[in-house]
Amino acid sequence: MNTQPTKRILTYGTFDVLHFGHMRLLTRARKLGDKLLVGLSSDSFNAMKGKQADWSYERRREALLATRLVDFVFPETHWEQKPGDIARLNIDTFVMGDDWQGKFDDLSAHCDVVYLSRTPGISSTLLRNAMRAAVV
Ligand code: C2G
Repeated sequence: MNTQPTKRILTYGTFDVLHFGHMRLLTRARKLGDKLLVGLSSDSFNAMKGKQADWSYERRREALLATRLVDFVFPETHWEQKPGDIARLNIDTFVMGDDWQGKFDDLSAHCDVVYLSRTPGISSTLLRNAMRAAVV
């Protein structure tokens, strides 16, 4: 019988036009524990981040769950929700790509904080622009 406690990993993002860079982040994050939970940026929060996702919240959520790497997806609606999420969801480790290096160190008061290398050469913006160009 497995007596090890379940290690719960948390990350956040827009995850628009889900791509290889996101998959590598999610795969490495998932390997840090037993459950991976994702705070998925709502459309209104994306606007606050200055982002306009091509895919709706529901499509982005569906794509994340289809990877089978993610156990639970919930809305990210404001910057300040992370400490409450960590407590409410009983999180052991918070993970972000290292384009955010240092930005969330304050969360180390609540759980482990891990930054993973960002995958170069691919982004939702690149893919969005390529798709829009192809449509023309
Ligand atoms: N990512 C990556 N490699 C890429 C692109 C993205 O590793 N080529 C990672 C980012 O570092 C991030 C995650 O994938 O950890 C999600 O990226 P975005 O959807 O761009 O999320 P972002 O806008 O950075 O939102 O409160 C935190 C924010 O919601 C993060």
